Amino acid sequence: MITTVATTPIAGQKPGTSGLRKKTPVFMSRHYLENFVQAIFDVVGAKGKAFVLGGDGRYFNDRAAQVILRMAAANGAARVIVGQGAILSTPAASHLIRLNQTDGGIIMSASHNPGGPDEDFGVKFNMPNGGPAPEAVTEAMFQRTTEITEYRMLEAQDVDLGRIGRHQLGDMVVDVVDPVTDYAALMETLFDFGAIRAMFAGGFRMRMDSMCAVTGPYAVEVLENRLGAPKGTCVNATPLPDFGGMHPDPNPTWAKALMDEMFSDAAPDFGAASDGDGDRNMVVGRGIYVSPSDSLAVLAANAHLAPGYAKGLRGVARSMPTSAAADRVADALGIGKYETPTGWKFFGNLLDAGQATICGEESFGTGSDHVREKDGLWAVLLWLNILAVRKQSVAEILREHWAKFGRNYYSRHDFEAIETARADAMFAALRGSLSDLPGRQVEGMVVQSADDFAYTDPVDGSVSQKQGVRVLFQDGSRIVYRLSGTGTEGATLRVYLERYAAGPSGLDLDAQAALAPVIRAAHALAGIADHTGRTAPDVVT
Ligand code: VG1
Ligand code: CO
Repeated sequence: MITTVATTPIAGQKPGTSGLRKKTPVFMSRHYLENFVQAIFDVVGAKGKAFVLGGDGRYFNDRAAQVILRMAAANGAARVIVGQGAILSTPAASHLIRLNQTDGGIIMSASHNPGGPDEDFGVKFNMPNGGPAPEAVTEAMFQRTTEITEYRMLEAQDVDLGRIGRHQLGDMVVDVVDPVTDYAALMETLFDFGAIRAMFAGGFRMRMDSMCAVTGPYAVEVLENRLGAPKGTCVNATPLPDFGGMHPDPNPTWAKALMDEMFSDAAPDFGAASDGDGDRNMVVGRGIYVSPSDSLAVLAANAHLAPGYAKGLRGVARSMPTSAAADRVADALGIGKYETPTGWKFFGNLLDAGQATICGEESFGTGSDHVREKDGLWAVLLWLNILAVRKQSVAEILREHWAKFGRNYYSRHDFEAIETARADAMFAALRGSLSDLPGRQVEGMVVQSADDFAYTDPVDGSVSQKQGVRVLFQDGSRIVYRLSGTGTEGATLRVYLERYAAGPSGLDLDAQAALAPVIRAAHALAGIADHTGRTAPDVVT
């Protein structure tokens, strides 16, 4: 029986950088999830369509899945493919959408945000190409939430999502699938599993920290079961509703246990961590941290060593705040390079058009045209493939890379939970000062140009304004300021810092030390302390 439930608009259901994210109690409040899901179906249409559904397993994931299934059935969907237990990593969901040629998918995740009854929850819609909905679509969904008057709900019992196989929900088919199988098969087509297996058999050791989030089962199946890494290679590998209290954001601050291990005497050859929904990765060598911007550049320069990329790359795309290290590789390879706003949705058109093969963001996201999301385990496997072929350490590979291309020293400083009004005032002042900045001297550097990044999509011509304030210096150094679009508490200021060293000397400095003048300039130019009351960042990556 299908019921139509009267509702009223709820303020603030505006998707950010990656879907709608709110505190879990907000998502669990009356009509909240239902309004947003109905807005999705109103915009994309559900009648006769097929979707993929899954999430990162955080608190409320299982209940939300049942609600979304009943609403999909009530809106006339023909079929939903669900990961067993309502679990799917974001890249696995993207793959299932593409593999089954569905009309899109709904992913339940707040990604790198903590999970639990008092933490964060999120929902996002991915398109038939497997990628996050572009701005025009999320904007239409938001508009719909402001005028919604009713939603449709099937009255039915829960679907047994623990049982793999075909289920019926009203007139709709629900296919519960193993979340890992198809994804693991895709990885086998891209990488030289034989070479990686031989490397593990030869004594190579790694630690894969899934941070009690969704990547655990994928990592165990691929690394331990298929590639023969010793049992125990994967730690924190059981997804938990509260991520075991961990903050599943794979960076040096939140994946500190992994960092400590990799810098200890007992360090294995290679370390990696992944985030809540499995699309991010951090990579660490024995005694050396790989910044995500450098990781993107190294992967681009060496991707041809993996079978899936043996024919070479069409182009490399990076988000604007990501360092220019990947650009140098693209130039050397004579392939296209692209600079997009922050958020994976901006890579979709470039990937679909075959203009970019590998994409990356400074926020620990790397991926390729195999899916339309960033993919944490994919990046780990590409690193392993490269290590297996080159038979060098991570440190050796990085040092050779810097010697060849020079080094883009890079860091991001985050100032979290700032009062929104103060953050807005800081940006208003900063934007107001942009025309006065060129020529100004600060910390021994001279400002060359300053602007607010705007992006015109080269494929569909759509324009995205105000994507971050950037200040470029004559010596090639750069500062970028942005406000986060994924947080759920106040404002998070992100300050991105970059400085280029051509070498051959000065390639082996500590990044924070190398960037010290740029960091001081960033504080001075924006008046961070005056506006926000903060003198030091909460997170440094
Ligand atoms: C952050 C990152 C961005 C990433 C986004 C989603 O966005 O900066 O690069 O694409 O998170 O990642 P923001 O607006 O907070 O800076 V995930 O792994 O949370 O889906
Ligand atoms: Co994520």
